[in-house]
Amino acid sequence: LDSQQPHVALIPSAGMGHLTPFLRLAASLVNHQCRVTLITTHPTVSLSESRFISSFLSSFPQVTEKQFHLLPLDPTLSNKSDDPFFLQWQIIRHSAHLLSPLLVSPVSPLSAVISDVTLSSAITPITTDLDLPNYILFTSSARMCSLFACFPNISVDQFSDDIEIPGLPTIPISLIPPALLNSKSLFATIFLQNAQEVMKSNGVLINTFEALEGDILHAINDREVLDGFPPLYAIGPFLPCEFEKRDHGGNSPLKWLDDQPDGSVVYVSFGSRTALSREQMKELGNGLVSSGFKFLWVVKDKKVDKDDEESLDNLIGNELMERIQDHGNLVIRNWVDQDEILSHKAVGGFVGHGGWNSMVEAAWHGVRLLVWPQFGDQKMNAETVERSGLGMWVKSWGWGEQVVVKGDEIGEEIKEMMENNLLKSQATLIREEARKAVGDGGSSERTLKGLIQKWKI
Ligand code: BUP
Repeated sequence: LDSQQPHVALIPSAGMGHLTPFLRLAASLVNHQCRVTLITTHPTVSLSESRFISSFLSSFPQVTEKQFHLLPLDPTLSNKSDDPFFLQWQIIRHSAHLLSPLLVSPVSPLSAVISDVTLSSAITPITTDLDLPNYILFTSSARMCSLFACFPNISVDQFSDDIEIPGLPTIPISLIPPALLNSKSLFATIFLQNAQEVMKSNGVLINTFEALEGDILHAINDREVLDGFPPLYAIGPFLPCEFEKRDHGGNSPLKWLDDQPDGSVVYVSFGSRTALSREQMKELGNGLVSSGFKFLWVVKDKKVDKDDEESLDNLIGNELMERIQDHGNLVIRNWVDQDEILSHKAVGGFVGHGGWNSMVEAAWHGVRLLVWPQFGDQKMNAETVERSGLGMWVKSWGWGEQVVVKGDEIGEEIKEMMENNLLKSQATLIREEARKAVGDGGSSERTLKGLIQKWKI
């Protein structure tokens, strides 16, 4: 065993949007000669998560898996949210005291623990107790992190106004996750506790890069702007890996993409946790057809994949399905390899919900975006995408489920995104910058190497 080899334990939270960046970070740490222990929660909420973990562990036999068996859901919590992923965060937090034995490794003591931001207030006391360096992975944009960082200093009544933080761009009230506006909600309580506890950590890692959010990164890292916030380490984009590939048998969407002209296809996906209302789904279908562009649409009807069983005909109706197919489009009901799709030369644009992983993946591949935020951090992310020039966001559409946006309007905006040459060239530029950031001597690569060096001491 190399005594200089840092040993890092990773503790992800629930949902693919949280697990994915952890496993990509784990892969990167292995590639940078770190020893990695992965804490895996049992059970997981979705099939995608358990498949993803198995595939990761078989690709990286050198990674140690420590199984973290969760306590049952506290019945007093079950009525506090209808989101199974959010409830699972709570279960993980309530089970956190069971983590201590998993973090003690007499043969190879840990150099650092990196846990998901949603768990930080539950995990920090444990790492403090074990005297272990404690890092947080913030699984969203730096822009969202700026709200998180100043949250303990905002009083509830300030929520009637936009949030002014000297040195940082103002956060309009309309961008704030609705669940945070009710200070008594479970989400707001936990968000605040996490934000307070993060102050005690050694650092916050984030999947973003200089060219995308440099101004915000610098402002957060300027101690005068946010007193007491730990160093923010921008080490993105986190790169999609081989272990994520799925065998689609004879049904790979790549075959269909191969037959489409370069840059001609719109890819549509609202992420692993978002289900549009049936009415909105139909309007989206109408809008896609009316845009006149070919599209590849990943349709989800339920938050959790295990429950997603309804047929496409039932979901969007025979008549719309026929029109979609007559125009030669592709609609998929299963998990797709999003990286494979975004990297395909036929894909020109992406209509998505603003999940941060997807935004960074679009940047990595230089695919322009039309972002339609549905909940949570997604408006903060949409604004970031718009500001960087990578994509557009139609603010009047509001949060998902607020209003039903009509197909014709959706079609017009998709056309605008696909035909806007400025977006196209900016997306190409951001792709180049993303590649520079993680390339030799790039900002993210230097930051990651610096951190690893710290863990060696
Ligand atoms: Br759906 C889907 N294939 O079919 P986000 C998602 N993904 O590879 P989310 C696939 O899951 P939150 C599919 O590439 C991304 O890495 C996608 O994360 C991948 O959104 C990840 O984009 C989804 O952050 O999570 O899942 O809604 O909103 O919690 O960040």
